[in-house]
Amino acid sequence: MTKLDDMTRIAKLARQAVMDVTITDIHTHIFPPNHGNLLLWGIDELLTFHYLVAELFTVAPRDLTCESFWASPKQIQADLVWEHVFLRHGALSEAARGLITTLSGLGLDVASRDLTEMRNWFKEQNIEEHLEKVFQLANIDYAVMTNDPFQPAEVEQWTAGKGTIDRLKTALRIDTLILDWPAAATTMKAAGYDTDEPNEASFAEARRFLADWVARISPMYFAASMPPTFRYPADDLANKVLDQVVLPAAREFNIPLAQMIGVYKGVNPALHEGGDAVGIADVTAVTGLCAANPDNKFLVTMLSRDNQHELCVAARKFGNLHIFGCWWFCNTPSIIDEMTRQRLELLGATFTCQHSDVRVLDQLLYKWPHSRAIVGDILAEKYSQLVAAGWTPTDDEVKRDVRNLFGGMFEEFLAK
Ligand code: FIX
Ligand code: ZN
Repeated sequence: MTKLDDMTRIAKLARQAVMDVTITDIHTHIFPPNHGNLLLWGIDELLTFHYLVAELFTVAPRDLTCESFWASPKQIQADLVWEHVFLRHGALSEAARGLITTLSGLGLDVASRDLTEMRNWFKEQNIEEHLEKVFQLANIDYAVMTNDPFQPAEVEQWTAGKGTIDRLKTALRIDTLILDWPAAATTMKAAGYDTDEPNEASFAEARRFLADWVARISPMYFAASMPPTFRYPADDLANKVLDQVVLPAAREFNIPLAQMIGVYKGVNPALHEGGDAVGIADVTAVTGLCAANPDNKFLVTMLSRDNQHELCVAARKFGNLHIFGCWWFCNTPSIIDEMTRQRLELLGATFTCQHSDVRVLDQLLYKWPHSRAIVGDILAEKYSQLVAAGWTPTDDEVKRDVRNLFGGMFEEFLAK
């Protein structure tokens, strides 16, 4: 076999390994089917996904206001998105093409453009069976949820003993604790914790609150999204809560803190969840956290494309830092391609290349196929270059590396 043959063979193998790998989806907004109506699924939830609502209001006629939109029934909202985004302006955006990929992935005749037909199909599905089918089609072993102890609608499910299912693991979401102490203290006090002013006694009670939630839901990690202005170290309350509550609890239970940095919340509140935007953050907050807390582990993703290269370099400096995903506004083919190349070139196959962040269950059937195609092409090229340089990995080594990129390194990092 000539070297060129070997390069061609390894490229084909790499693409196939990415197509075939079972993925661990480390950050999503899925909920167990028995947690009331928290789990979003089906055509109308897909059409009113906040990415598409934002895209609707980039083209909506003046007389279609956010207020009138939100006052309409969900099906009317979905019809409006279908009409204005898809029928009148096409489906070229990643979120719009994603809807098409999703519906095709479910075997629906999306080319018919018959919303009624597609609605009737979803109406016939049983959600427990549908969730299992979606996970099998997407080839995902499990997904990590976002479980917020400061959201009453979520808390009541856990206190009612609902639990979770094997396909869905937990993560404890604590933005409120870090960024809005007054609201957090009020919620914790109502739940029986003696929290008030941000002082030592209250912080001890907040650690007890976290310990009780760790016992209740066994989170894989603590998580929080942070604004671009987040700094560490800094003389502010967020730093105090991190240093005296969150990081000690994370060390006690040996679970990472996931920081998702760079979101400006509610720049246009009229869009509801679609109203958030991105800002360039300061990567020295990440290096500061990792350096000052060597016994803590940090999972980090950043929202601005401008922060990605520095974050890659930071990941080379700290063994307690694991970077993941092409988050939100970075979850587009052009940026996924750039970030994945950059990360492979600086880190090898030692990061988590993607997470889906799905809010609607069925979106797993576009988020992952779209990313598999991009990462598969990049790895084909990178392995060919490696063979050209004189190193031919075995088939199992290629499959090992691919699994590492799609969840293996996440699990290895958690086990450290
Ligand atoms: O903070 C987060 O978990 C973000 O991912 C979400 O708030 C965001 O709305 C989203 O779903 C992005 O994909
Ligand atoms: Zn998210």
